[in-house]
Parts: sequence; C-alpha cells; structure tokens
Amino acid sequence: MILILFGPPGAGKGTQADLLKDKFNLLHLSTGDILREEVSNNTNLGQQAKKFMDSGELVTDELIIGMIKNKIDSTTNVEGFLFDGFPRTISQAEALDSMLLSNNLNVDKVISLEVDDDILTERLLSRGRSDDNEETIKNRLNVYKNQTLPIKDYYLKNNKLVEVKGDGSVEDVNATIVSSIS
Ligand code: B4P
Repeated sequence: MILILFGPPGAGKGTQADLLKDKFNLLHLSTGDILREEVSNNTNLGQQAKKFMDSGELVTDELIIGMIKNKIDSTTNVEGFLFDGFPRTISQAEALDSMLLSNNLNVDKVISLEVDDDILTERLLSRGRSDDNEETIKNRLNVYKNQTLPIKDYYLKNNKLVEVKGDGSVEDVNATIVSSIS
C-alpha cells in the first residue's frame, strides 16, 4: 500500500503517521524528519536545507526528490510506504509517480487533513519547534496555499483523494482515516 498524508503545517500528518505506520506495517518517510536529521548532523544537504526551513520556504525540489529516491531505492521488505509531508509541489508529485511506476507501484490513497488556520497556528505555537514562531508560521501557511494546495486537484483528478476533518481528537481523526482506507 502506498499512502500519502497531505495537509497544511500542523495538520497532524506526523502525529497520524506514527499511528498508521504500525497498523499497516508501512515505511514512514517524513521529509520534514529526514531534513531535520540532516540539519542536526550538519551534512551538506542539511546545510543547504536549513535556510529554507528557518524561513518557512520549501526546500528545492531537486534536493527533496533526490533524497526520496535514495530512500525508496535502498528499501526492501516493507508492505508499502507512508509519505508524510511529501509531495509538496506538483513537480514532486510527478516525480513520485514516475519513481513508483518504475517499480510497478502507484499511489493508493491521499489523505488530506483539513484544519482551519487559527487552529493550526495555535498548535504550532504551542509545539514550539525552532520554525514554529509567528512570522515563519504565517509564511509556511502562505507557501502551503500557493505551492502545495494545487496538488489536491492533481490527486482529485486521479480519484485518489480523501478529505478528513483534522480538528477532532488524535484518536477520532485516526479512526476516520483508518475507516477511509480499509
Ligand atoms: P514538516 O516537518 O512536514 O512540518 P509540519 O507540516 O509542521 O508538521 P505536521 O503536519 O506533521 O504536524 P504535526 O503532526 O507535527 O515540515 C517542516 C519544514 O521542512 C517545511 O516548512 C519545509 O521547509 C521543509 N520540508 C518538509 N518537506 C518538504 C518537501 N516535501 N518539500 C520541500 N520542503 C519540505 O502536528 C503539529 C502539532 O499539532 C503537534 O504539536 C501535535 O501534537 C499537534 N496535534 C496533532 N494532531 C492534533 C489533534 N488532533 N488535536 C490537537 N493537537 C494535535
């Protein structure tokens, strides 16, 4: 199974991915987590990514697509992938489709977590990560609307998209996602 968790910053993609990966035995690939690890290890990729992340901009497609390709190519023995925070641009979505196709795979479902901006801002401010300050959050929400939201149409056209309200409790949101997959 190939699942994508889609939604704005703070929608709960990482939170839900932690629950879903064990239930369905999927390899969880969070581009945000991978990038933060690269930054904390001060790798070449991390150094390039940091300036984008600190300002709430997207890291370049070239870096992200290369990073995901390495992970897919080096993975064996899983029942599928759970992508979290990827794809975030149409180019990334197209690159993912062609990477999967070359392994005879395709995306099964895209779960779009729907949460209002005021709740997102509240959640992110209380999480308090280094990119969770008011100015960066505002930019991340704008970047989401301008560069990431158009992907919804891309997956709607392919009949892959399921919208799930993400403002209930973690358990309620999870139950809705599970029933929409099974
Ligand atoms: P991400 O790490 O993907 O960050 P996120 O969108 O903020 O997180 P998420 O939606 O997973 O929220 P979470 O579950 O943690 O990206 C960070 C940066 O990396 C980006 O700005 C960008 O620069 C870069 N990047 C990543 N991927 C990229 C890509 N593909 N292309 C280019 N650049 C990329 O939840 C947030 C908070 O809400 C938590 O505190 C959680 O406890 C709480 N919460 C969750 N669910 C809740 C619920 N139901 N009720 C109440 N609180 C809840």
